[in-house]
Amino acid sequence: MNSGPPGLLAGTVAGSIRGAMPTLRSLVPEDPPAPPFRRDFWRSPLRGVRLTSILGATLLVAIPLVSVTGLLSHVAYNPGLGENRIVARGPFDVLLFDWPTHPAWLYAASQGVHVTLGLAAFPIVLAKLWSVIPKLFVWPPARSVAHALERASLALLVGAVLFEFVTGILNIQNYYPWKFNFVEAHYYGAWVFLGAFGLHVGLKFPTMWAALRKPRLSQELADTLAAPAPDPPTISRRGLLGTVGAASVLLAVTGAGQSIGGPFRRLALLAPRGGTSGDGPNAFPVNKTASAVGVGPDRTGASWRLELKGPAGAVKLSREDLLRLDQHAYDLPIACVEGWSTTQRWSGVRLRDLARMAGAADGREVRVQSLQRAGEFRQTTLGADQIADERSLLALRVNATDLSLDHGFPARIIVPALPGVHCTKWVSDLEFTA
Ligand SMILES: Nc1nc2c(c(=O)[nH]1)N[C@H]1C(S)=C(S)[C@@H](COP(=O)(O)O)O[C@H]1N2
Ligand SMILES: [Mo]
Repeated sequence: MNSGPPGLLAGTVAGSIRGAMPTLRSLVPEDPPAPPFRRDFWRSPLRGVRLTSILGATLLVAIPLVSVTGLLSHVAYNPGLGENRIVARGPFDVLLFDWPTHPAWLYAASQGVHVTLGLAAFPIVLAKLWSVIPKLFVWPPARSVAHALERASLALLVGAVLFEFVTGILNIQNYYPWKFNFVEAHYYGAWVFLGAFGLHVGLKFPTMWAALRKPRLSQELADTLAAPAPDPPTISRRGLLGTVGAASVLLAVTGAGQSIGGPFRRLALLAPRGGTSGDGPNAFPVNKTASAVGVGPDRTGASWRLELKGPAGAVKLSREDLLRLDQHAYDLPIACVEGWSTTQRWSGVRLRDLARMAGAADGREVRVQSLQRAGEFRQTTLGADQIADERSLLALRVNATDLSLDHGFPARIIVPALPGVHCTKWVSDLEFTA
């Protein structure tokens, strides 16, 4: 901060704190104890305010988009309904709104942006962190209380950014080497990150802006990131940016492949759901197979009944009963929170027809339960707009054939723009409230 022109926030906030607080300089020894704490230990000729600013400016575009789409996913789960809520109610829940059903690809697009852009941003994040490593070892560790506070906020920023990217990337690989709930941890981590990120942008924006506008910094801006005794270059700064950019584009293409789906899925080289599973018309990605969650033909065969409940009472319907009701078919995506999506032609009974049968003609909510006994994603609650949409189905068939067991036979939920996780498979109970 000693380097930048006195920007709005940097100048006023830090300045007034610094003015009011005692200096810490006297508390620490003047000489750095070990080489990493000496500025001339860092020798890459590529480091400098300009490199960091270019990387920072790119992240300043990407990160808000990743954040907003991440928070939209929280909205799309409809945490206000039934047991949908995963994270604790927070002050920002006032911003929640009923997640719409139009356009049908809304969640596929927003979650696709979240995951794809998040993947693509990761090499840039790593390069950005590399570019400022010498700052980790500044000496003295804190020049003033204001400086100590700023460094503490950077510890939160770096910790949270790594936590968010690492948990997010492992999650889309379906690898959970931890005990906590991913959604909860990723959501709370996001708020820590956003707080620290906002502060960081406020403090550093003036420096970044100056560095981007004026390629030659020397006079106005001392370059505190440049090595004082640089080694000769082995790659140009442009070469470094090109390499990072290429890594980022590669990840974006493979990520987009799985989120757009269809023929583009072949580009999804790194996706765990890159291939398809199942045969013929049922050959499209399966998240959890029936056997993985202990659903077998014993409970999905001829003895299966749908228990339909509502103000009119309860009825049990066999699959044949359901097939005798009006059938409707729509092309709709399943869009998983992990960023992949697949559009198929689903057919079955409209939820609103079932609502009417249950005596809840303009049903306010429906609680859906699966016959699956253990594990996650066994139930969901849908809202009024989702029940009312004519395309919302209790699907019995896909691509003109019966659902496979892995895709939710005998019946599953398909609702436009609904996160995949709420498209409950192996449905056993529907309970409508008027
Ligand atoms: N009962 C049940 N329904 C479920 C799941 C599950 O594990 N159990 N997984 C959900 C998730 S996370 C997704 S993305 C979709 C995937 O549907 P598919 O496996 O048919 O592609 O099903 C959803 N429905
Ligand atoms: Mo999912």
